[in-house]
Amino acid sequence: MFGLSGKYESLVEKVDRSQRLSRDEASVLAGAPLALLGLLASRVKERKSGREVYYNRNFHIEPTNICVFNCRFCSYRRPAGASDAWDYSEEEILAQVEAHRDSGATEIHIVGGVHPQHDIYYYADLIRKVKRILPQASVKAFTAIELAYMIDKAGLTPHDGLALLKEAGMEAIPGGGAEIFDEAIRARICPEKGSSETWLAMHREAHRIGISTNATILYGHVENWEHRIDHLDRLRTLQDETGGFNAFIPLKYRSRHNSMSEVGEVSVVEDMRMTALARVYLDNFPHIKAYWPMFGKTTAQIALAFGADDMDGTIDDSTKIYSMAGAEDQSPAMTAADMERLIRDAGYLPVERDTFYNPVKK
Ligand code: V47
Repeated sequence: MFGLSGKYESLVEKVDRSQRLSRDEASVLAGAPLALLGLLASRVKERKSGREVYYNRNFHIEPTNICVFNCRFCSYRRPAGASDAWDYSEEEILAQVEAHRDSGATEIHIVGGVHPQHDIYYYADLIRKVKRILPQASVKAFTAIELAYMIDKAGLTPHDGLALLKEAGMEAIPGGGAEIFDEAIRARICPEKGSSETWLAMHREAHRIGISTNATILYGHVENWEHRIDHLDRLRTLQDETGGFNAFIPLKYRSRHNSMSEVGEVSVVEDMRMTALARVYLDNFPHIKAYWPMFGKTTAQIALAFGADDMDGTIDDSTKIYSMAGAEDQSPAMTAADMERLIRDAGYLPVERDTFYNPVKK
């Protein structure tokens, strides 16, 4: 098949036998014919989730875009006092939650800028109030970078800070803030941000106390395959240790309105290589997410043939991170019926899930 040269044949055999790829093998696979990557990733996906593809009913809360950091890839962050900065009051945030009372949402995704003043006690109180309005929805909140900042500021240990937020109702942590773990690339694209070790340590601690988390990579800027594989390898190693990750989300760098726009964007072919390689390499991750507000709907659908088994959620036009960076959907929102149609059109079986990938009973 594919007139394969010997270097790919041994990789195909390994994937068929569910054997783990080394870093060197991953770099060979990254350059394989695209159809072969799709085939191998689909085999791994089907072993894990058959023909099923998941989605959820969710919405985001982005309390503020004021951020103490200034990551070069970010189109969303503003310094305090900027005319287009926002910093919603608690009342405004709770009104956003109220507006979703009858939406059937099972997840509230809360992330924003790292605000200099809002502290962990403010956020714990906010989560309690959010949960009072929508007790049936899980709160997935704060990147490891936001968490490290608020926990450090309060003089708490990661364990005590996370336990406080868990007690308030934070049930999961999203995968943001990981960017690229390679220290030299990180220093170029987000020099002030918390380190790779900080990110990994926060997720390790979350897993230890029973909070499940996701992981991301920000790819398609100044990094290369070696950096991407190193990133996947650090995640695979942590997952071996804790088993606490649910999903991996490859985030394609979108280039509009930020200070590295000149690097442009990679092709959809590159997106598929990244998605497929992640599916094959991260053999211990249950799910790979094709995040449609970032990829666009069509690319997200294609990613299902390259190992992704989750489309994320209905969103309800509640996130600005990607629209501000030039993504296709300037007001991202889909109904559950839209999500199901996209998944069926791609040849898979839609399953509405909750945050923990339990099917939602209709
Ligand atoms: O960490 C910011 C990324 C992330 C840009 O866990 C950009 O379910 C591309 O992590 N181009 C935050 N990416 C979003 C995130 C996320 C999204 C969806 C689902 C989940 C989950 C997590 O967004 C940041 C950064 O890597 N980002 N700016 C940009 N211009």
